[in-house]
Amino acid sequence: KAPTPVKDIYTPFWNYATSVLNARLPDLKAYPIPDGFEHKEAMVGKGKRAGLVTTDSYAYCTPKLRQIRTAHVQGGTQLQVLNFVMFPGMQYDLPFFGADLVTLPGGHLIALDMQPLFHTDDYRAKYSKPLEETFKSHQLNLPWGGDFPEEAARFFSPNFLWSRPSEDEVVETHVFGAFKDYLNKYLDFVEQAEPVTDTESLAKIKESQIAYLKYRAEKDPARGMFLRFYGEEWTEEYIHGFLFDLERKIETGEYEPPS
Ligand code: DBV
Repeated sequence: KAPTPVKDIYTPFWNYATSVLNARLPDLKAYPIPDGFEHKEAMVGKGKRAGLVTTDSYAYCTPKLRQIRTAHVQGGTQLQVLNFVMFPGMQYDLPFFGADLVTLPGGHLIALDMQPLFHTDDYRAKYSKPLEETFKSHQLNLPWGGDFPEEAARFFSPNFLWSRPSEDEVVETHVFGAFKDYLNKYLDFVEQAEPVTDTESLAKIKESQIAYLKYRAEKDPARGMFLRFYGEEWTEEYIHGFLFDLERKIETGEYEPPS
Protein backbone atom coordinates (compact mmCIF):
# COMPACT_ATOMS: atom_id res chain seq x y z
CA LYS A 1 0.00 0.00 0.00
CA ALA A 2 1.32 3.41 -0.92
CA PRO A 3 1.95 5.71 2.00
CA THR A 4 -0.65 8.43 2.55
CA PRO A 5 0.63 11.67 1.09
CA VAL A 6 1.47 14.19 3.76
CA LYS A 7 0.16 17.68 3.51
CA ASP A 8 2.99 20.13 3.01
CA ILE A 9 1.89 22.79 5.42
CA TYR A 10 4.55 25.54 5.18
CA THR A 11 5.41 25.78 1.49
CA PRO A 12 2.54 28.24 0.91
CA PHE A 13 3.96 30.42 3.72
CA TRP A 14 7.40 30.58 2.16
CA ASN A 15 6.00 31.09 -1.34
CA TYR A 16 4.00 34.02 -0.02
CA ALA A 17 7.04 35.43 1.76
CA THR A 18 9.30 35.24 -1.28
CA SER A 19 6.72 36.95 -3.47
CA VAL A 20 6.30 39.77 -0.92
CA LEU A 21 10.06 40.12 -0.39
CA ASN A 22 10.55 40.37 -4.14
CA ALA A 23 7.74 42.86 -4.56
CA ARG A 24 8.59 45.10 -1.62
CA LEU A 25 12.39 44.99 -1.45
CA PRO A 26 13.67 46.34 -4.78
CA ASP A 27 17.31 45.83 -3.75
CA LEU A 28 16.90 42.18 -2.79
CA LYS A 29 20.02 40.12 -3.52
CA ALA A 30 21.07 36.54 -2.93
CA TYR A 31 22.96 35.97 0.34
CA PRO A 32 25.59 33.23 0.15
CA ILE A 33 24.72 29.86 1.65
CA PRO A 34 27.80 27.80 2.58
CA ASP A 35 28.48 24.79 0.35
CA GLY A 36 26.54 21.72 1.36
CA PHE A 37 23.88 23.62 3.30
CA GLU A 38 21.40 24.60 0.58
CA HIS A 39 19.81 21.19 0.65
CA LYS A 40 20.33 18.31 3.06
CA GLU A 41 18.55 15.03 3.39
CA ALA A 42 18.70 11.86 5.46
CA MET A 43 16.63 8.73 6.01
CA VAL A 44 15.35 8.81 9.55
CA GLY A 45 13.49 6.23 11.68
CA LYS A 46 13.00 2.51 11.27
CA GLY A 47 10.48 0.18 9.60
CA LYS A 48 7.08 1.72 8.86
CA ARG A 49 8.15 5.02 10.38
CA ALA A 50 11.24 5.37 8.21
CA GLY A 51 11.18 8.43 6.00
CA LEU A 52 13.21 11.08 4.32
CA VAL A 53 13.83 14.34 6.18
CA THR A 54 14.92 17.23 3.97
CA THR A 55 16.15 20.66 5.02
CA ASP A 56 16.18 23.44 2.44
CA SER A 57 17.82 26.79 3.07
CA TYR A 58 17.12 30.13 1.44
CA ALA A 59 18.87 33.44 2.00
CA TYR A 60 18.76 37.03 0.79
CA CYS A 61 19.96 40.45 1.85
CA THR A 62 19.28 44.11 1.15
CA PRO A 63 21.16 47.28 2.09
CA LYS A 64 19.03 47.47 5.29
CA LEU A 65 18.69 43.75 6.07
CA ARG A 66 22.00 42.03 6.69
CA GLN A 67 20.50 38.57 6.34
CA ILE A 68 17.06 37.25 5.48
CA ARG A 69 17.09 33.51 5.88
CA THR A 70 14.87 30.49 6.08
CA ALA A 71 15.22 26.85 6.99
CA HIS A 72 12.41 24.64 5.73
CA VAL A 73 12.41 21.15 7.21
CA GLN A 74 10.14 18.51 5.76
CA GLY A 75 9.88 15.18 7.50
CA GLY A 76 6.36 14.08 6.69
CA THR A 77 3.95 13.40 9.54
CA GLN A 78 6.81 13.41 12.04
CA LEU A 79 7.97 16.93 11.49
CA GLN A 80 7.63 20.08 9.45
CA VAL A 81 9.32 23.39 10.24
CA LEU A 82 9.57 26.83 8.73
CA ASN A 83 12.09 28.94 10.62
CA PHE A 84 12.33 32.37 9.01
CA VAL A 85 14.35 35.23 10.52
CA MET A 86 15.39 38.64 9.23
CA PHE A 87 18.48 40.23 10.78
CA PRO A 88 18.78 43.98 10.18
CA GLY A 89 22.08 45.70 9.53
CA MET A 90 23.57 47.20 12.68
CA GLN A 91 23.19 50.77 11.50
CA TYR A 92 19.42 50.38 12.09
CA ASP A 93 17.56 50.01 15.37
CA LEU A 94 15.05 47.67 13.70
CA PRO A 95 13.82 44.61 15.62
CA PHE A 96 14.39 41.12 14.25
CA PHE A 97 11.57 39.46 12.35
CA GLY A 98 11.20 35.96 13.74
CA ALA A 99 8.88 33.14 12.72
CA ASP A 100 9.29 29.67 14.18
CA LEU A 101 6.50 27.49 12.78
CA VAL A 102 6.78 23.89 13.90
CA THR A 103 4.55 20.86 13.28
CA LEU A 104 5.16 17.77 15.41
CA PRO A 105 3.11 14.57 15.64
CA GLY A 106 1.23 16.01 18.65
CA GLY A 107 0.31 19.35 17.08
CA HIS A 108 1.67 22.71 16.03
CA LEU A 109 3.93 25.15 17.80
CA ILE A 110 3.76 28.70 16.52
CA ALA A 111 6.09 31.57 17.44
CA LEU A 112 5.77 34.85 15.58
CA ASP A 113 7.27 38.17 16.67
CA MET A 114 9.30 41.25 15.93
CA GLN A 115 11.98 40.73 18.52
CA PRO A 116 13.14 43.98 20.13
CA LEU A 117 16.67 45.28 20.61
CA PHE A 118 15.65 47.34 23.64
CA HIS A 119 12.99 47.31 26.33
CA THR A 120 12.49 51.06 26.69
CA ASP A 121 9.31 53.13 26.42
CA ASP A 122 10.66 54.88 23.33
CA TYR A 123 11.47 51.61 21.62
CA ARG A 124 8.07 50.13 22.43
CA ALA A 125 6.34 53.26 21.15
CA LYS A 126 8.28 53.03 17.91
CA TYR A 127 8.14 49.31 17.17
CA SER A 128 5.49 47.64 19.36
CA LYS A 129 2.62 50.12 19.56
CA PRO A 130 2.03 50.17 15.77
CA LEU A 131 1.58 46.38 15.84
CA GLU A 132 -0.62 46.21 18.93
CA GLU A 133 -3.99 46.09 17.17
CA THR A 134 -2.78 43.45 14.72
CA PHE A 135 -1.46 41.37 17.60
CA LYS A 136 -4.72 41.62 19.54
CA SER A 137 -6.84 40.62 16.58
CA HIS A 138 -4.74 37.51 15.93
CA GLN A 139 -4.41 36.57 19.57
CA LEU A 140 -8.17 35.99 19.67
CA ASN A 141 -7.64 33.01 17.36
CA LEU A 142 -4.16 32.08 18.56
CA PRO A 143 -4.23 32.00 22.37
CA TRP A 144 -1.06 31.98 24.49
CA GLY A 145 0.66 28.60 24.20
CA GLY A 146 1.87 28.43 27.81
CA ASP A 147 5.00 26.71 29.03
CA PHE A 148 7.70 28.95 27.70
CA PRO A 149 11.44 29.11 28.56
CA GLU A 150 11.75 31.99 31.04
CA GLU A 151 15.25 33.01 29.94
CA ALA A 152 13.88 33.63 26.42
CA ALA A 153 11.32 36.18 27.65
CA ARG A 154 13.75 39.09 27.34
CA PHE A 155 14.03 38.53 23.60
CA PHE A 156 10.33 38.86 22.88
CA SER A 157 8.09 41.87 22.36
CA PRO A 158 4.65 42.55 23.83
CA ASN A 159 3.27 41.36 20.47
CA PHE A 160 4.70 37.87 20.72
CA LEU A 161 2.24 35.39 19.22
CA TRP A 162 2.95 32.05 20.88
CA SER A 163 0.37 29.35 20.36
CA ARG A 164 -0.01 25.60 20.14
CA PRO A 165 -2.97 24.90 17.87
CA SER A 166 -3.85 21.26 17.28
CA GLU A 167 -5.76 21.62 13.99
CA ASP A 168 -3.98 21.97 10.62
CA GLU A 169 -6.81 24.25 9.59
CA VAL A 170 -5.88 26.82 12.24
CA VAL A 171 -2.38 26.97 10.78
CA GLU A 172 -3.68 27.29 7.22
CA THR A 173 -6.08 30.12 8.11
CA HIS A 174 -5.27 32.05 11.30
CA VAL A 175 -1.54 31.44 11.47
CA PHE A 176 -1.16 32.21 7.77
CA GLY A 177 -3.13 35.45 8.26
CA ALA A 178 -0.95 36.51 11.20
CA PHE A 179 2.20 35.61 9.28
CA LYS A 180 1.16 37.81 6.35
CA ASP A 181 0.31 40.75 8.60
CA TYR A 182 3.52 40.54 10.66
CA LEU A 183 5.64 40.24 7.53
CA ASN A 184 4.04 43.24 5.86
CA LYS A 185 4.17 45.38 9.01
CA TYR A 186 7.81 44.48 9.39
CA LEU A 187 8.55 45.56 5.84
CA ASP A 188 6.77 48.87 6.61
CA PHE A 189 9.28 49.40 9.43
CA VAL A 190 12.15 48.47 7.14
CA GLU A 191 10.98 50.99 4.52
CA GLN A 192 10.80 53.73 7.14
CA ALA A 193 14.09 52.92 8.88
CA GLU A 194 16.76 55.62 8.89
CA PRO A 195 20.40 54.89 9.70
CA VAL A 196 21.55 55.57 13.24
CA THR A 197 24.67 57.71 13.35
CA ASP A 198 25.67 58.42 16.94
CA THR A 199 28.40 56.20 18.27
CA GLU A 200 26.76 55.44 21.58
CA SER A 201 23.55 54.15 19.98
CA LEU A 202 25.50 52.12 17.45
CA ALA A 203 27.44 50.45 20.27
CA LYS A 204 24.18 49.55 22.03
CA ILE A 205 22.68 48.10 18.87
CA LYS A 206 25.77 45.98 18.34
CA GLU A 207 25.73 44.71 21.90
CA SER A 208 22.04 43.82 21.74
CA GLN A 209 22.27 42.11 18.36
CA ILE A 210 25.20 39.99 19.48
CA ALA A 211 23.43 38.97 22.70
CA TYR A 212 20.39 37.88 20.70
CA LEU A 213 22.40 35.94 18.13
CA LYS A 214 24.47 34.24 20.83
CA TYR A 215 21.33 33.16 22.64
CA ARG A 216 19.65 31.83 19.52
CA ALA A 217 22.75 29.89 18.46
CA GLU A 218 23.35 28.41 21.91
CA LYS A 219 19.73 27.58 22.70
CA ASP A 220 18.49 26.64 19.26
CA PRO A 221 15.55 24.33 20.03
CA ALA A 222 16.21 22.51 16.76
CA ARG A 223 19.74 21.44 17.70
CA GLY A 224 18.64 18.02 19.08
CA MET A 225 16.61 17.31 15.99
CA PHE A 226 19.40 18.28 13.58
CA LEU A 227 21.94 16.24 15.56
CA ARG A 228 19.76 13.14 15.23
CA PHE A 229 19.16 13.63 11.53
CA TYR A 230 22.43 14.94 10.18
CA GLY A 231 25.14 14.52 12.84
CA GLU A 232 27.19 16.92 14.91
CA GLU A 233 29.56 18.39 12.36
CA TRP A 234 26.84 19.40 9.93
CA THR A 235 24.58 20.70 12.72
CA GLU A 236 27.11 22.98 14.44
CA GLU A 237 28.29 24.37 11.13
CA TYR A 238 24.69 24.95 10.02
CA ILE A 239 23.87 26.83 13.23
CA HIS A 240 27.01 28.98 13.48
CA GLY A 241 27.82 29.27 9.78
CA PHE A 242 24.31 29.90 8.47
CA LEU A 243 21.30 30.10 10.82
CA PHE A 244 22.88 32.48 13.34
CA ASP A 245 26.03 33.58 11.55
CA LEU A 246 26.63 37.12 12.83
CA GLU A 247 29.57 36.39 15.12
CA ARG A 248 31.24 34.28 12.45
CA LYS A 249 30.79 37.03 9.86
CA ILE A 250 32.31 39.62 12.21
CA GLU A 251 35.26 37.31 13.01
CA THR A 252 36.03 36.73 9.34
CA GLY A 253 35.56 40.40 8.45
CA GLU A 254 32.72 39.59 6.04
CA TYR A 255 30.50 41.84 8.14
CA GLU A 256 31.84 45.02 9.61
CA PRO A 257 29.68 46.63 12.30
CA PRO A 258 29.32 50.39 11.84
CA SER A 259 30.94 52.46 14.60
N1 DBV B 1 13.85 26.78 15.97
C1 DBV B 1 14.87 27.58 15.57
C2 DBV B 1 15.38 27.05 14.35
C3 DBV B 1 14.65 25.91 14.03
C4 DBV B 1 13.68 25.74 15.07
C5 DBV B 1 16.52 27.68 13.61
C6 DBV B 1 15.43 25.29 11.80
O1 DBV B 1 15.24 28.60 16.16
C7 DBV B 1 12.74 24.70 15.17
C8 DBV B 1 14.76 25.01 12.89
N2 DBV B 1 11.62 25.16 17.35
C9 DBV B 1 12.07 24.32 16.36
C10 DBV B 1 11.74 22.98 16.72
C11 DBV B 1 11.10 23.04 17.95
C12 DBV B 1 11.04 24.41 18.32
C13 DBV B 1 10.49 24.86 19.55
C14 DBV B 1 12.04 21.76 15.90
C15 DBV B 1 10.55 21.89 18.74
C16 DBV B 1 11.61 21.36 19.66
C17 DBV B 1 11.11 20.14 20.38
O2 DBV B 1 9.95 20.12 20.82
O3 DBV B 1 11.91 19.22 20.50
C18 DBV B 1 10.73 29.75 19.91
N3 DBV B 1 10.69 27.32 19.39
C19 DBV B 1 10.44 26.16 20.06
C20 DBV B 1 10.11 26.48 21.40
C21 DBV B 1 10.21 27.84 21.53
C22 DBV B 1 10.56 28.34 20.24
C23 DBV B 1 9.98 28.68 22.75
C24 DBV B 1 9.73 25.48 22.46
C25 DBV B 1 10.95 24.78 22.93
C26 DBV B 1 11.18 24.96 24.37
O4 DBV B 1 10.20 24.95 25.13
O5 DBV B 1 12.37 25.10 24.74
N4 DBV B 1 11.99 30.97 18.52
C27 DBV B 1 12.14 30.08 19.59
C28 DBV B 1 12.90 30.90 20.57
C29 DBV B 1 13.17 32.14 20.01
C30 DBV B 1 12.56 32.13 18.75
C31 DBV B 1 13.29 30.41 21.91
C32 DBV B 1 13.91 33.34 20.45
C33 DBV B 1 14.59 33.58 21.52
O6 DBV B 1 12.54 33.07 17.97
